[in-house]
Amino acid sequence: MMSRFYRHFRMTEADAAEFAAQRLTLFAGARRLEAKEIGDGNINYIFRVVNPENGVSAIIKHADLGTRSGTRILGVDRSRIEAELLKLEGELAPGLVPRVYDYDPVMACRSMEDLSDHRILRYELIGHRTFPRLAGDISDFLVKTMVPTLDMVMDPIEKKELVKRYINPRLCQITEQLVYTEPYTGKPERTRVFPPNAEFMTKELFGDEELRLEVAKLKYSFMNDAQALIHGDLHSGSIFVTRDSTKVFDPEFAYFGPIGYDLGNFVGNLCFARANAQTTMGTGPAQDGFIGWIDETIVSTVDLFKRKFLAQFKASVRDEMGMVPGYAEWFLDGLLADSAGAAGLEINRRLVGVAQVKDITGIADPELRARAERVLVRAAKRYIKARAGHVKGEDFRTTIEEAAAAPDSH
Ligand code: SR1
Ligand code: MG
Repeated sequence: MMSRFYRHFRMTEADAAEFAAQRLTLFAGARRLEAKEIGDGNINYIFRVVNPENGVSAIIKHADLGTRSGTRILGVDRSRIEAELLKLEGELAPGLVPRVYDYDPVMACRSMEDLSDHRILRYELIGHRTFPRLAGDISDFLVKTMVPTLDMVMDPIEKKELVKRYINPRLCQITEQLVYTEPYTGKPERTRVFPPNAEFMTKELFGDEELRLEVAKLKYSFMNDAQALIHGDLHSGSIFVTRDSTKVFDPEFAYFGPIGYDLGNFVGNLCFARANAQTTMGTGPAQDGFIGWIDETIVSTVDLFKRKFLAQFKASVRDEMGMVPGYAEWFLDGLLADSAGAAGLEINRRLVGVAQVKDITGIADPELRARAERVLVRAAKRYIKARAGHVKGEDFRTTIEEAAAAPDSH
């Protein structure tokens, strides 16, 4: 019988089960497969496929031509980029990404390890659970996956070939609009402002010309600074965790960009968890413990990143100008400033942009949510405007800690 999967179409659960039976060797001989669509993101369709007779399972991530809402045409090249990135990252940072079983370019399906024993970090943080490995694993992931594609490390011809291979214009455009533009122009059709903060956001984000200029500079860097092959969307919904395992997934936004975009995105998402805990937990030892762990994770992620980055860079640099004393430290300082900027950008866009986060939208009391947003915006503005002063973990912690402790003068 001829396969139905020779031409791309939007797959249903039944299609995914049939596709898996034909395509994936781990289901060889299965009499029947069950598929359920479990995606809760904005872009792709995620099917969990199970053989009910032996419990063997896999995830099939399927790309349609546009977003799930149909409002944006993306093409399907992002599925190739994601499949290739997961394989590459798996080689560079073993154990820190899901295993890829298969990539089908026609149906734009990447089939991978089912990590149902893991949980999405964002929801674990909303539940105020802590993960002792997180700072070590994320700093490892960042350094191990990004240092090899730096200019001073990689062969320059190979690097430019890779820049071409991972040009990702449609997905970068989403970030350029949602992160670097819309939260600072305030067009009602492209922003979602929580009504109690309408006046505050108009003044602090849409109307702050100094801030807008700094964001414009950061946007230019995002569009031009092909430092390394970055993940491109490293928020807490792109990380699976258990107590003793961390897996970074969803690198469909990957491209050659500024390393700080990833580190800053991660820090910004820890700030959401902190604001949620400060608002919803009630004061006491449980809250102190959780916020203490968040603060410690911010500090350790940055400081471990710095230490590991310098060590791996110095061990792998090939360009003789990259070996000039002071170069690695200069590069690292710039990267940390970019990270602070990216943390601020991620915070602002999740508060007033079209893609918001449950850590904040889930705060039921309107006054507490409004206050949490104002704390976050104050921290975000300092991350962006004073980014050059963020050179170590403590600086990142101080910014969010002081914003949280400051009187709310609104
Ligand atoms: C239309 S996509 C909205 C957001 O979801 C992704 O995970 C990215 O963060 C993007 O900005
Ligand atoms: Mg995503």
